[in-house]
Parts: sequence; structure tokens; C-alpha cells
Amino acid sequence: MDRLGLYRVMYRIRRFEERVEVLFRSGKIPGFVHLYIGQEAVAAGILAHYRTGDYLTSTHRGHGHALAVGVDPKGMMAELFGRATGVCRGKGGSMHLFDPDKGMLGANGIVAGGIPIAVGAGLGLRILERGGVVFCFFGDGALGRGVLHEGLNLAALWRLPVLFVLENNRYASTTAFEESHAFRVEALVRAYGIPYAQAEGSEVEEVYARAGALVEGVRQGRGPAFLEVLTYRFKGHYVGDPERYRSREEVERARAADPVVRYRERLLGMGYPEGDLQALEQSEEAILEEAVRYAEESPWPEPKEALEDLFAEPVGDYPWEERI
Ligand SMILES: Cc1ncc(C[n+]2csc(CCOP(=O)(O)OP(=O)(O)O)c2C)c(N)n1
Ligand SMILES: [Mg+2]
Repeated sequence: MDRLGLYRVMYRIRRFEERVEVLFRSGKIPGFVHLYIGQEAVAAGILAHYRTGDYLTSTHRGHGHALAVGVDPKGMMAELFGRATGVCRGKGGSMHLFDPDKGMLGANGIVAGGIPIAVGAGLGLRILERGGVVFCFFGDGALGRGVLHEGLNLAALWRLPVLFVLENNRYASTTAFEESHAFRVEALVRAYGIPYAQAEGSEVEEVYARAGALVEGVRQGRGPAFLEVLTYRFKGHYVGDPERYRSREEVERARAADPVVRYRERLLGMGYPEGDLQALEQSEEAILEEAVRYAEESPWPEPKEALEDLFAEPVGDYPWEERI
């Protein structure tokens, strides 16, 4: 296990997200932003098993997943800024970050929207006999959507190479998990004949180990697997959320088990020198600064680019074409 690698990914995500919050509040990032702060160990621990040729589907809270599979922080930050140099040329933004070169099949503004994409990618891998695993992340809110059930059923039936990852952070927007689900997650997953495991999301090595065991089975062609990670988001649902549905004390209790701080302490306890951790952190700070500078200095897309890279061919008269 590459312990410093795990810490680096968590640290990169944490600092990226902290900066995004500041930039969003200062009006530099348009739209909505959902931060991954508090959940870093989930992406880092699981996606340490991600290999070239694998695929990833994500959610509206997708920055952490993208960074963990190596999407370039510069291209990501520029995308969040809506600039032409962004990974989607400024058309995707935070909730629709794509990077097919990294197998990243998109953040997704539709709750559970990544699930059918992941199952389809899994089917594609099977048909092409390509090997590879699809990592499919979703939140507890997705448990209430029909496509989750359809996706589990088809993946199990066709033994598709999909690792389903439920990031159970106890809330879907303002609704607590206990208020919205009549079933036990493990019972549901086992009903489809899919192996299930659970991990504590504040412990990156535990997440890594549990994910590793499941990914191995999926890679060997034994069909899908399901990992539920118990986690917590330290920030509001979106930047600006008044957070009336949970108490400050509850948030503080969760913060006491901060996965990034905890792992740093653990590494020091294992004998990793403080200086090594600081050097790693400094190199990450430089990468982040470079990403912000790149985004700020990048041009806006030209209006005519709005009609480029579309899957649907424009037909008929488009009166706006004359205007741009
Ligand atoms: C189909 C659909 N319904 C509702 C929404 C509005 N919405 C956006 S995020 C969200 C909550 C998602 O909660 P969860 O899946 O637990 O993810 P988390 O925000 O906790 O990461 C909702 C209801 C949406 N985007 N898509
Ligand atoms: Mg949730």
C-alpha cells in the first residue's frame, strides 16, 4: 500500500475543495458547488485501486473522485471557472465534469444518473472482452431512485464488472437517511446476490482494504460488488446551504474524526518524518496555486463554440447563429 499516495490524494482533494469554496463565495465560479470535504478517504481509498482501462461514474459531488483518478487540477479548475481550457471546454462545470482520457464518465447533476451509465460501461467492457472495472459512486439519495434497483438487477444478472460505491453521508440534501428508507441496504444488495461490504469512511486504510477485496473479485470476472462507506460531509449540501436540518454539535462530532487530520497523525505515529509530509503538502500547494492561476488567466469560450462538441446535430434555422 502506498500510504503517502493515499495521503497525497486526500490532501489534494481537501485543499482543492477549500479553495473552491473561497473562489465560489467571491463570485469567480458560477452555478452550484457541492464540496467533498469530509469524504476524502472514500475517493482516495477506493480509487487507489483504479487502473488504466477502468471507468468511473460520479455524482454532483464529484471533484474528489475526479482528482483521485488523476484528472488534471488545472483543467478541472478552469472547467469550474467556465473557461475554454477546462476539461469540457467550460461547458460542463462542476456538476458535469468529464474526462474520457482518464475513464471519467462524468460527474452528474441527476441523482443516481451515473448508475445506468456505469452499468452500460460494464456491459461494454464485457462485450469487448476488455477487462477492467467500472467504479460507480453515488450517495444515499440514490437509494430512492428506480435506476439504482434496475442497475443492480442488470449488473447481477449479466455479471457485469461494476463496483457500486454508496457514500452514505447520512443526508440527501436536507433529508436524513433514517427518514427516507424502509429497507436495510445490506439486505437489498444481498437480495440481488451481490457481495456487500461496509467501511468506516474516516479510516482511509480500512476503506482501501475493503475496496481492494471487492475490486479483486470484480476484476476476476465474478460480477458486481457493493461497498457502503459510512461517511459525513463537513460542509453544507451546497456552498451557501443554511444547514437547518442538523445540529452544530453533530457536525463537530464528525469533524473530530477528520479523515485527513487523522491519517496525518497516523503516518507520523508510524514514523513518517514530519518534513516528508510538509514537502508533500508544499508540492500540492504549488499544484493548487498553478491550477487557480491557470483558470484565472484562461480565456472564456467563444460564443460560436456553444454549438461545437454536441452529440445532437443542429438542424433547421438557428436565429442565434447570426448573432454569434
Ligand atoms: C433525480 C434528482 N432528484 C433530485 C435532485 C436534487 N438533488 C440534488 S442533490 C440531492 C441530494 C443527493 O443526496 P445524496 O445522493 O445522498 O448525495 P450527497 O449530496 O449526500 O452527496 C438532490 C435531492 C436531483 N439533482 N436529481
Ligand atoms: Mg447523502
